[in-house]
Amino acid sequence: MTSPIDPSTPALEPQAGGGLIGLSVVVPMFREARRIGATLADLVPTLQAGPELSEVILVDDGSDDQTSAVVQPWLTEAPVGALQRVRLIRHPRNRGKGAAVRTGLAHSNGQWRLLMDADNACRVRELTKLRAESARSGAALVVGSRRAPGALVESRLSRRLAGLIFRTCLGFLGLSLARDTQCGFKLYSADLADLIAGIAREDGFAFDLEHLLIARRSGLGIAEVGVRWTHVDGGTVRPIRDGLRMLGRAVAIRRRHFHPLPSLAAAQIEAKPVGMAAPGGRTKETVRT
Ligand SMILES: Nc1nc2c(ncn2[C@@H]2O[C@H](COP(=O)(O)OP(=O)(O)OP(=O)(O)O)[C@@H](O)[C@H]2O)c(=O)[nH]1
Ligand SMILES: [Mg+2]
Repeated sequence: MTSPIDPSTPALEPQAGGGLIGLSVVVPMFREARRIGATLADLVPTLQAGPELSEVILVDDGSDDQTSAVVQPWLTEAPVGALQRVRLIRHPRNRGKGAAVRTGLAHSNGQWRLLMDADNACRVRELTKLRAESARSGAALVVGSRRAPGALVESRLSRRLAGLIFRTCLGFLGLSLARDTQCGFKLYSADLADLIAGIAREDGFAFDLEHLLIARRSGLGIAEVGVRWTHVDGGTVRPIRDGLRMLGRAVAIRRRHFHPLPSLAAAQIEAKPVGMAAPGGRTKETVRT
């Protein structure tokens, strides 16, 4: 069944069964028909067997392939083990990874929200390292990293070179916010995720920088943890074109989030209610279960 979301209503009802969702896993998808099935076959049983109540929020960002059809058999509102539900939210048209992540965070109920890429380059089992780090340091944002101690990375030389150039440019811009800002495996506390869903505006691949800057501005704490990461073929990111575009966006993001927020309370006042459109933005989306 498909129903449009009224932008003024909170994203989802409190979870059925009265249990508190400990973890929401948000997966942005664009043209992922060939890769998402294998990812769900790994993710879903792991969460079912997991130690805490969880949910999966899949966001199809206007894919023009069979992405939404491929995930249909996985969608459910019936809890299996610890996994309470798997939901699909669809953007009517492609808005960008940042917009899809914002939608996913805004529609999540978990006390912690894990962002992971649809290609399973970093598997959900790496989450234990991020949770341990958040418990140790108290950080509200724990960044999975391909460059922090403990990282185990299989990737292409061309990608590593593109990453080096990107990081160097970020350094010149004063945006060395983490050793690896772009890894698609990040853990957010609910407070920070709600704040980000309210005030972040970056729709494209540069969204990670904005999330890191908001976390820094709010003083909620950022930590970074090395993860095992394996390149998976079939991605849509074009390193040169998208890298240049992201650097352009980085300048705009830095301008937008230059000043520290005096407190989380002030940050929340700046935040708009969940689901409200960014200036000139689009909010129409549909939820499927
Ligand atoms: N919502 C949205 N997600 C996208 C878009 N492009 C890519 N993604 C998602 O972003 C994640 C990472 O994209 P990939 O295509 O795996 O990127 P990649 O080329 O493998 O690059 P790396 O993973 O950084 O090495 C996946 O979950 C994609 O589905 C887009 O336009 N919109
Ligand atoms: Mg990838």
